[in-house]
Amino acid sequence: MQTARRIVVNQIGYPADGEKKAIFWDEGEFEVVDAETGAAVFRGATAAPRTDGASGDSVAAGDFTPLDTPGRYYIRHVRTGDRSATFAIGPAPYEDVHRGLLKAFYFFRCGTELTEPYAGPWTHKACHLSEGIVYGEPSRRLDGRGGWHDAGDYGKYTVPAAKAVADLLLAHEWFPDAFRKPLPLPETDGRMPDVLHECRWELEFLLKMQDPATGGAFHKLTTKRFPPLDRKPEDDLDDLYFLPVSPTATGCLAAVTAMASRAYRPYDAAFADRCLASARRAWAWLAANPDAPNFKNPENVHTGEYGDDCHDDERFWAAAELFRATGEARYRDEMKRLAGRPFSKTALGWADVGGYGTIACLLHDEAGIGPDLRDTLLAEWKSGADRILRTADASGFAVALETGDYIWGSNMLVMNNAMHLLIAGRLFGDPAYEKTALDQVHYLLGRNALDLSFVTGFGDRAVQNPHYRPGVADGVADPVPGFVAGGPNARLQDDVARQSLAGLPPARCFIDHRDSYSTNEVAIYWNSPAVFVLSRWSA
Ligand code: G3I
Ligand code: 9MR
Ligand code: ZN
Repeated sequence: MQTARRIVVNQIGYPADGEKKAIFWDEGEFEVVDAETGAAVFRGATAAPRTDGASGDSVAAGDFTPLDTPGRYYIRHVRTGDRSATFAIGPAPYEDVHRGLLKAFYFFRCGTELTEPYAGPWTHKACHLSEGIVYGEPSRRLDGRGGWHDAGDYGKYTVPAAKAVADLLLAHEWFPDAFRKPLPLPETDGRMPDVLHECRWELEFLLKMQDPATGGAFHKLTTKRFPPLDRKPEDDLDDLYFLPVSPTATGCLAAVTAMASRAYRPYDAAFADRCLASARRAWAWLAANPDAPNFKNPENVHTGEYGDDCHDDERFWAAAELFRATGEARYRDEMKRLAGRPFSKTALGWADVGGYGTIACLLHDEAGIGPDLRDTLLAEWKSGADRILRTADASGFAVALETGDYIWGSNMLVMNNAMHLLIAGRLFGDPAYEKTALDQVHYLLGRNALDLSFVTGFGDRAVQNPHYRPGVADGVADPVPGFVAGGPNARLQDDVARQSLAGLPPARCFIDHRDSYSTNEVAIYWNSPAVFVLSRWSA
């Protein structure tokens, strides 16, 4: 991979009608050059340099917004001769990367063979077909086939899966025109958009995570230990365990199946009914278990924990989605009661899901939730959006990360913040929200301190070695395209990060190494907010 450049751009490109800026390490005049003809078609000068806190670098922005002629270009610094990546300007420059981000979910599939017509060289046989053992009940085995692997491991975890499906269902609800073209996917019959077809693959699995005995949701289905990094999915044959039901998993299951009952109603009423029945049953478990203990890994289980000490937000999300799906007062009343609890009403994380409850509330007609709660939630969403704007304005790369936000999965925070801004843009109309959301896309696709596109296969200098078992095992030189890498993590939480990144500023605490799972893994719920965000510029 070539060395990092001193002019960084969105390596894919810029919407013709949007703001266009590059970031320079050297101030002065620059030209935008038509890559086909070599002619300089725009000339400008960088703004005053400023110190970027998260990288420690002095950088300057160069604005070439007036250039809106579709084409392919690169930027050249007049004094130094430095060049940027070549990028596009056009009406919908992100259509390919949007499709790649969505197709990534096909590559995460478990329990089915990935075949060459759909997977190209990144094929594997069907995997994880054995029944799972209910942890603590060795004679009870259940079918847990299907769904998506969580990330670079083969575990399947209810809580993060719910975020991933919710983001995709929201993307389809907010930007349906972005999903008109087929991906393509196997078994599709054209009755529904491929995004819903792919989500159904996961939802059919999530319905299996509901304990038939209690209605609660198992927290995860994994082996007891992570398998070696080079193990093929089909060779991962250790016993699978359904780990105990948890309140966070059950809240997430209730919420996302209630969402699904609305999303699929126009396409498959029987499936929509199944989802709603599951949501109601999961809710009944929540109501009967108000003080259920939070999940902790048992001593002999060493896969991902997804620990979370608060389940009020999951209950709030579930109540809001069930109220939106049914209009029934019992869900509305619980939603209003829980809204008074002290958890974030705007967070879109895997642990903090209150923002999804708020979205459900705000999309419900006002009569449903009442003016007081609606006004409160609108005010919280707007103050959150304004805080994100301030954070991005303070960054030399216009990224909505404070220095302390460079944590495990920081790219999820970037995309979650962009998602928050796009929703704010539609709620409040201020164009600044959408402009800054687009700046987060520019960060993800290369306009960052590392001159790196964090989406595999997209950009001329993109992540090449993600922490992802099928990709290590398959021996294919290039990674599956369309995966979002976790991103810079200043906590140095794996051996490679500790050895290679010590002393670096937060924005540079990333290493494109397959063993760096705390900076360079891939995950369904890092791709899902990116699908939502890129959908805005893919319709
Ligand atoms: O949010 C706090 C922040 O407030 C605090 O300042 C900071 C201090 O270190 O910690 C932050 O919490 C971090 C948390 O992620 C944020 O979500 C923790 O440090 C960090 O350890 C935690 O990492 C999680 C990681 O598993 C280890 O538990 C990641 O979020 C989570 O995405 C990741 O998930 C793994 C699964 O377990 C297994 N499958 C792969 C998947 C992705 O790596
Ligand atoms: O591959 C695992 C990755 O999915 C997890 O996010 C990470 C942290 O839980 O752990 C990875 O597995 C590593 C294990 O934690 C330590 N031994 C090496 C494993 C492969 O990198
Ligand atoms: Zn599998």
